[in-house]
Amino acid sequence: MLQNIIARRILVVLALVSAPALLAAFTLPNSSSSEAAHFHLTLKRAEPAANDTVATSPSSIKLWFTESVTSSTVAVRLTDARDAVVKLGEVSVESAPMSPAVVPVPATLAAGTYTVAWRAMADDGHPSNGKFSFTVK
Ligand SMILES: [Cu+2]
Repeated sequence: MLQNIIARRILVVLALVSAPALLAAFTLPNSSSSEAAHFHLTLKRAEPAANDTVATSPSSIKLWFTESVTSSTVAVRLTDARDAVVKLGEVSVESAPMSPAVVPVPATLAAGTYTVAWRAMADDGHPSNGKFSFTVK
């Protein structure tokens, strides 16, 4: 009985919503991700920030994500303008919720543009990745 009422309501809703709007509602989330159900972990902010120009070589790279991460679920790669990999220290994350992933940069970076590529795994096990650049003046 209840199911019948729900089914009838769904039919009414379907009839009210125009076909193009319905199509958009179902296809838009899928266009950017294979899953439409939820937003995945992503980078919230960083130090140095994306597209930032810093006056001195940073001693570390800090990454704040939209979910809590641990040192074992984050990987960071730094490359210079010629795509050469710059050696980094071990990723560390303090235990407080939403703490940033901190990656030491042992070398003094020469002037130039660098790219930070990150990979992180969300609590639900789904991997995310991204990259951004910053410049050392
Ligand atoms: Cu997920």
